[in-house]
Amino acid sequence: MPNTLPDNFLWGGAVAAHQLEGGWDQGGKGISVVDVVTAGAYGQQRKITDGILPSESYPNHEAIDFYHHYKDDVKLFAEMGFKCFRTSIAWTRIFPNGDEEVPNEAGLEFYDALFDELLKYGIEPVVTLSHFEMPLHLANKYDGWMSRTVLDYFVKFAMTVIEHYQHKVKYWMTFNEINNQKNVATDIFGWLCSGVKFPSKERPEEAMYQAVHHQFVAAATVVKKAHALNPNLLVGCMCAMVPYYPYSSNPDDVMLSQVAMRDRYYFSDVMVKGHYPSYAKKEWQQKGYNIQFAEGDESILAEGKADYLGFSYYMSNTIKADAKTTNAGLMDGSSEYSVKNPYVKASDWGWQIDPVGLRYTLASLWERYEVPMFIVENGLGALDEVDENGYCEDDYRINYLKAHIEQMEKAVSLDGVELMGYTPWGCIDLVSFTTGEMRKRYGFIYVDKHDDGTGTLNRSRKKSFYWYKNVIASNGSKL
Ligand code: P53
Repeated sequence: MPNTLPDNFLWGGAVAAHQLEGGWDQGGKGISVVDVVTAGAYGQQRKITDGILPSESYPNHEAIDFYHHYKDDVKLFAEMGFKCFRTSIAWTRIFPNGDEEVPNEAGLEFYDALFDELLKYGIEPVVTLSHFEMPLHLANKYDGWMSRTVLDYFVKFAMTVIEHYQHKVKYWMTFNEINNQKNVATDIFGWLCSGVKFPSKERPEEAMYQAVHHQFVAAATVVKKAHALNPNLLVGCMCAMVPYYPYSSNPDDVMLSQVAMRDRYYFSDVMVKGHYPSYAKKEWQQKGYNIQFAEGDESILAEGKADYLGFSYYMSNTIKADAKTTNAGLMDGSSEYSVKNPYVKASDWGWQIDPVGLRYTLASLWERYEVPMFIVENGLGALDEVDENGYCEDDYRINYLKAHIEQMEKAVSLDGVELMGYTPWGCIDLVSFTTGEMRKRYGFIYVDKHDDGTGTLNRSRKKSFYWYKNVIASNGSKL
């Protein structure tokens, strides 16, 4: 296929501060909501503890210690030819408790040094403002995003860093996978997205819509303020896009999968279109929900539309109308009507691998919104085995990524989608979000760190490292 990706296509990799930095209590950093989340495993939920307990293990505290290794790691990204690197700024490095008057200088210095290091190699930083790591203090004192006060603290944090780094960082994103918290069957999503435990609320879903409303207003406020500060800045939103397919051509399956897709679209609809979709208002009415809006909220949403739609894509999911299950608490994008898709295989963690679903997602989003898109996460979490040199023959990872890039290129060349870039998740091995494991690896770079906390933290190149380097060098034509 002829290569149709633009010359300035942003190839790179993606991570989140809490999943790789470590240094959880260094440089004046405060405690974040994820600092009290323990290790879990496939099928075993991570626990949220009341403060930090000496008897528990918290994998994010050290993670892969990027905090001290970032110079060497960035050098490896540069060797692969990265054009961009997506990470987040840990809110607690800048405002340790979230409600301080002035930012923590040591925190600002850390990201200045990191961004300088990236720019030294011509790598554009792409920065998520909130990636599951808000200050614990704001969660405990204000019930997280249930409170409008937190909205103000977030805008203060966001504008502090946007103003400070505006000449180093052009690409910003507000809330990582803001739609994960739509799943209110388990604490973890609401806790990490919003600092709220929705299952213990009287009406969990209503509480979730309220917290999310505050985030929508915060996101729009930040878009507006960032543009006023510096018109060169682009501020996008970020959603987890797990498409729901109808299990069959039974009209009930087709209809239910369309309605289920609103679990995803609800969020991008508000942030990209700048207003609530009519199905949202109908749902609130029908369920008797009363979502509080402050005066002016609707115009803020309309004036602060996201500049681009960033999304993660790992898998698809399939819906069957007569198959009510107890899947709703699962970590794989399932709804209570999800069944296995007989046409696709799943990863070792049960995520259903579906490259065509990426083209389907890109085309659907493009037709719905017609805004530039950015695939800011994609990849395969797998068990890796390394030889004595730390080398790993990860052909399964190469095959996964290759198949997805092929579909991405079709979406550009055949469907005409406007795509800014592609940043595979966990370009260097890091702590899994859903399980807290190290063994669920995504990286091109292996990190010698294990679930029991042992390991030298040495970095080594996997086979996929050399493969991805060629992909970037050929702008996606040599897969
Ligand atoms: P881990 C579901 C569907 C798509 C993305 O996850 C998801 C999820 C989890 O609910 O989350 C993203 O590490 C998230 C990252 C995370 C990545 O998926 O459990 O943005 O922080 O690490 C992969 O394999």
